[in-house]
Amino acid sequence: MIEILVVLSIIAIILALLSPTLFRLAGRGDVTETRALLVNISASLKAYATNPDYGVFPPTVLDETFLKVPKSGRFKPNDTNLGIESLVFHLTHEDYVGESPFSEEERFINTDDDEASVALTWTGDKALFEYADAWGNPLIYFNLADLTAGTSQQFRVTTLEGAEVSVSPAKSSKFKNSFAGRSDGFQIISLGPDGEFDTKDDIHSWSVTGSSSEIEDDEENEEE
Ligand SMILES: [Ca+2]
Ligand SMILES: [Ca+2]
Repeated sequence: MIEILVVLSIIAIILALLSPTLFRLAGRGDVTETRALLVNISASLKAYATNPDYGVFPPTVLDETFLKVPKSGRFKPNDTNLGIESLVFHLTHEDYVGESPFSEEERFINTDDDEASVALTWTGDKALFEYADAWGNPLIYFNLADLTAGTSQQFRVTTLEGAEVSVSPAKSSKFKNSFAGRSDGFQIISLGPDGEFDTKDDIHSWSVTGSSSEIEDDEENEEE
């Protein structure tokens, strides 16, 4: 009996020593996974915009005129999660021919609890869905063509916990009046492990794809 207790307590001590490392490794897995998700969505967006049927990136705010649903009371969006709701709608729409980057059904969430008058996705659910990062918070999406770099533009995101977070398109680190990743034409942002906006752990589409070139920004600025 005593021997068993000794063995159990040794195991407990070993687990206690290991757990911070295990937690850290698990956290790193979430970051890796979310980075991969942003890479996949970016690739889908580029394919979307080069498809002659679309020609542009999905809008920053879901445009009612695009919806092929009865005109009356089409949807009741509130003013949060706008970008990601538009992105999810356009890349899961029945007319969308590309491969959806949104592969996990449990990641479709509706933290702000808004809905359309008819189901807009294959789920048959009227919810205006967002897609979650590895920590369960909605991703953030901006079509940069919809925005003006020189003005302050605030949007809001409702987190998994129900907190409303104020978000805005990120500016270039070099040129305050231009957007980060503007050569991509869009921004996708994850709030990261801390669930807060504009903190060090945020994950950005333009940094994970490596396609945002500060040199390109530089050249364009010189031309202006
Ligand atoms: Ca929603
Ligand atoms: Ca963050």
